Amino acid sequence: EDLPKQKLTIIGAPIEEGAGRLGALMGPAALRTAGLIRTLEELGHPIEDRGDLCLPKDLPVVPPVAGLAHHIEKIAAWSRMLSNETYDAMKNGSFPVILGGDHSLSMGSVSGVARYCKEHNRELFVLWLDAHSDFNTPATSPSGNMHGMSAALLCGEPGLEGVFGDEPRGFVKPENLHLFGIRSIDSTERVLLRERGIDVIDMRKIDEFGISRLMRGIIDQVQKANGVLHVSFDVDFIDPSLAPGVGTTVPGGATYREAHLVMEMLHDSGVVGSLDVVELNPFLDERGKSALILVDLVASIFGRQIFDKPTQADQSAAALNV
Ligand code: B3U
Ligand code: MN
Ligand code: MN
Repeated sequence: EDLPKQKLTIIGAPIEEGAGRLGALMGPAALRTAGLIRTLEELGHPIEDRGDLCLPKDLPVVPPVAGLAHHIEKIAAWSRMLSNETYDAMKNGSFPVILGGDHSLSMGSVSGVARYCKEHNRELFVLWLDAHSDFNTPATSPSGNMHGMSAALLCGEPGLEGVFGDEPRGFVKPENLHLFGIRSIDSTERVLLRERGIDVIDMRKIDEFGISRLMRGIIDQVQKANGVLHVSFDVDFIDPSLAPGVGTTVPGGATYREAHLVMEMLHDSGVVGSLDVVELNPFLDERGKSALILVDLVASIFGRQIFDKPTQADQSAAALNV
């Protein structure tokens, strides 16, 4: 317990143009108001707070895409900037925490993490906690909203090359991506997910097999590969009754206890190297309750616990069902 705690680099990314409704711009501010930074400091982590970033005046020129991709110039500018920010934080031995902002920001954040992992020969895995699979491309997207395309871009799906243009970018191997908590998939998206063989852990699997067993499977895979895990946490992973502050609510989400267990298991696994917290829309929240639950969940992934961790003996007993 006296081990030095991992240094965290906080990067606010007030981006909202990737979503269909405005308001995620206020996400970083609400997370700060809800006490995120203080909570992480209390857990003993040294914090480097880079504040909330803003877009440069000059946006990159992006060639036209085949299909719909709203505000692609702005998303491209954010992606390029965030890729450099997370890459740089990891190079400094720090753990990047990106506060969103809509889910299109992960195109940049995860890209930077992937660049770092590739350079250092570490296998990158991604856990995508979300109601949606975010596996559309401009050609398949029914809405043209780019927050529904970030997982596809990271896996190298065609049609989004203009986001990075000639700038450095990183990729995620489709077999290392785990979509978790899913309950809304577009029909064309479903075809692509099947073709690429993406691991889709939908709510039905979670109900049937239990969240701890499914999480354990993912953690084991990362540990066996001596890999690094990026966690991309979309607020709509949680049930909307608990976290209403999000633009695209889908009923039947994770409970308070399930979400906490996921975060606690991730902490104990020791494999998590970076985190996004995305899609909080304070304009749609109820008295800050979604922001507050997110702070609680982030505290759990950084080591807050109710009492002592399960010991080896507890785990053996559980395996034997005693
Ligand atoms: N799949 C739909 C809806 C959606 C995806 N992600 C969110 N909503 N948050 C789309 O627009 O791509
Ligand atoms: Mn999402
Ligand atoms: Mn979502």
